[in-house]
Amino acid sequence: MSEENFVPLHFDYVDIEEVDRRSKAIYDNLRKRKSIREFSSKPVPKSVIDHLIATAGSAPSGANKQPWTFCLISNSDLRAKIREAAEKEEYENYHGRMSDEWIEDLKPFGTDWHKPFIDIAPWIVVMFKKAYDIVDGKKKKNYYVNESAGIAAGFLIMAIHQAGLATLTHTPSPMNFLQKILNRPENERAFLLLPIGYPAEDAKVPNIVKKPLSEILIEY
Ligand code: IYR
Repeated sequence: MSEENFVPLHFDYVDIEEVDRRSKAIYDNLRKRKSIREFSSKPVPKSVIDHLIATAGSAPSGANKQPWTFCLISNSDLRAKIREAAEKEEYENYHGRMSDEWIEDLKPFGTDWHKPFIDIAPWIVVMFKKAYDIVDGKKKKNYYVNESAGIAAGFLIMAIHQAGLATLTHTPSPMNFLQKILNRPENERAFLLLPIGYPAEDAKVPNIVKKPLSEILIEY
């Protein structure tokens, strides 16, 4: 790459004591994040969603290909269609397609095939990953598509929490009905469905714990 492709970095330098304080504050905040399955229908302005999706779109990606599309749904007919199709697949999952071990592993979460949040949360985002791009009718390669989409989803989940809202990473399976209902092109594969909004006032969450640092960190 030639020199003229580079620009000076604008880096907000903070001293290390402040870095330490901030890193602790980030942890204290993010550890309170919970996946929410019971949403309030309380409205959330579109400007908020724009900021959140733009944040997700700022994520790093393989060769900066940004292999993602975020479909935003509030229309109640479309939600009803999505809910019906998602519940149809999930019904099959919970009635034979998932292994006994899987069903057992999900017991602590109390999940089943009902997905009312699709109708209730003020916004539904369906994130698609782009297996490849189509530029002037020609296929163009994308790289590390799953990693890139996963990182962008992580940015989105963090942004939603930091902003003061809640979400759920819902993965109805198989997800190809979303490509059809939302009329997305062949190169786009549904990756995640995320309801965004406030939790219901009486929302309950499973009493689960994260592994301690001693179990997830290995120092060399
Ligand atoms: N997709 C199903 C099942 C499910 C699977 C896993 I792994 C979870 O962590 C939670 C649910 C559902 O949404 O119910």
